[in-house]
Amino acid sequence: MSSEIAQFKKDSPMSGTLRMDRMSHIWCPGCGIGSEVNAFAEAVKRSGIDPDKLAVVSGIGCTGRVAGYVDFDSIHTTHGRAIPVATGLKLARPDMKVVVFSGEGDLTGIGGNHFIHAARRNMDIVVICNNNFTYGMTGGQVTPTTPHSAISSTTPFGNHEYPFNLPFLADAAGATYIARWTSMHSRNLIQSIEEALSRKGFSFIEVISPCTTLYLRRNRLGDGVDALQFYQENAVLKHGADTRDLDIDFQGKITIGKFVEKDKPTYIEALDKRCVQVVGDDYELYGKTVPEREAEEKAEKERVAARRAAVLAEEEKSKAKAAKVVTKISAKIPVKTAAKKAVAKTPAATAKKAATKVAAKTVKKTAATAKAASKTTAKAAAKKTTAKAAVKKTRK
Ligand SMILES: Cc1ncc(C[n+]2csc(CCOP(=O)(O)OP(=O)(O)O)c2C)c(N)n1
Ligand code: SF4
Ligand SMILES: [Mg+2]
Repeated sequence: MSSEIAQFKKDSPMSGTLRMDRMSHIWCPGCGIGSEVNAFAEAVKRSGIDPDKLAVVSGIGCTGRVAGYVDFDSIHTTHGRAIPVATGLKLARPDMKVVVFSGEGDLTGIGGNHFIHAARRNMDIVVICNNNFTYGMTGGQVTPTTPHSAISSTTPFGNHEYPFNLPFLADAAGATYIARWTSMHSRNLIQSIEEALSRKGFSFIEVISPCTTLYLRRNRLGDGVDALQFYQENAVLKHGADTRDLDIDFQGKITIGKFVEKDKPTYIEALDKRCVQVVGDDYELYGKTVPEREAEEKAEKERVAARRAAVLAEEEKSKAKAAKVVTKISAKIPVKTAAKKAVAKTPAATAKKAATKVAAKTVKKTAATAKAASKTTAKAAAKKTTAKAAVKKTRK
């Protein structure tokens, strides 16, 4: 790697959250996974979470490769096992934020049982699911979310199965935060991930992003840009929508938004509650009583809030700096002359100018005609008067 490229990677705003030394990544051009990872990295930066207290777990598949590109502790585990591994990690290190980044096949096909039970337990983890409607890494087979009638390598005549509505599945199983976006909705996605990172309980975020190489191409739906345009025209924002109404039909409207956010004791909190009831206030977990752990948690929350405030203040500062630079540059541009020239050059301005000219000419012409007419009338009147006088004179 040339030293320039190395420096470029080091200077990247994503350095520190993504492993820039591992770029470029493996994902295809137009694939939405890259922008999802970017949104995730941005959300982590803004959240104020200590990077040493964040871990990412992925299973197998194109989406599963995310674990290899984040600059946090991460585990690239076996197919369908991201959730049990994340659960184990959370139980061993309850002070850590644990995030699962997974494909829909990994998460709700082979790993479906783990998914519903982690949601049922309200396990305190964040699950981001890249739903690309296919098994991308293995050649584009049908998955539990492939829309009805869509073509895949294993459904060449169109999918005849009934797909999962993932937010409904998560809701029915007990998830306490559920949202859906597309890979085009980066800002919403950043905000949603940030929200999920700052709360407790099983948070599920689905990101719709059809595999460009195997799903879009096979279904003759164009490329990544066409997909973005499709989302722009067909995504319908509906916060709080009933999760039963969130089915995705082939090329139909896609409802996006935050559908569920509720408080419920997490797995560990429920365990604490039960054990205090049975054992009494002396009950300890991880060698600490419940109030001791609660005090530690509160202190960490305050540290996170302080870090978040510092990040946001820094952001505001650089925004103000950028605005100053823009003002400085624009001050150097002779705005009036440039603006006048620009206005004069526009077709609308030319048309306006021409119209004014024609109108002025017409007015002038009309005035001249009127003048001439009045002259003629006056002359005629004078002639008439002279004739009348002559007649009068003759009569006399
Ligand atoms: C136990 C096991 N079964 C099957 C596979 C093959 N396999 C690897 S990735 C994958 C599909 C992943 O699909 P998805 O989770 O949707 O991720 P994507 O590639 O679409 O992002 C499969 C079936 C495997 N690695 N392990
Ligand atoms: S095969 Fe599909 S999911 Fe995998 S990187 Fe390419 S476009 Fe993305
Ligand atoms: Mg997939």
